[in-house]
Amino acid sequence: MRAASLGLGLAVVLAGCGGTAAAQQRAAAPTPMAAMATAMPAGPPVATTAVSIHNFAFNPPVITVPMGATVTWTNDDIEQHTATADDKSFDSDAVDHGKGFSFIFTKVGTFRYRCLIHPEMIGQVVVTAQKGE
Ligand SMILES: [Cu+2]
Repeated sequence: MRAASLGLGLAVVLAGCGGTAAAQQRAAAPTPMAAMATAMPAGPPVATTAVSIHNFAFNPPVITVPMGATVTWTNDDIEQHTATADDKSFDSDAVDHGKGFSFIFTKVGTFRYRCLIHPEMIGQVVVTAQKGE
């Protein structure tokens, strides 16, 4: 009797943890549909050409640049990471700690990318027709 009630208490605690994590994940996703399908990078597009890879995430996750811009990823983690386009239009290969990777975006469009070593790390580059200076 005593063991059974202890077991039940543990199950409730575990269920409580899972529920909280799921709720946080849902809140971070831009739309319910995106959360349901393949994960989308979260956050508004930031106008920058510099992306830091830190704490197993691309920061900022979504950037917007004019066509012709050079985007540079810098690995600020100890672990190796890659920045690899889903359409394979660019691929950094493994980037060491403190090293970087640059790519010139010559086509307008939205380019989703991820880290091949940690596929849950995702980002997006939005290239606009607006001329860079
Ligand atoms: Cu990685």
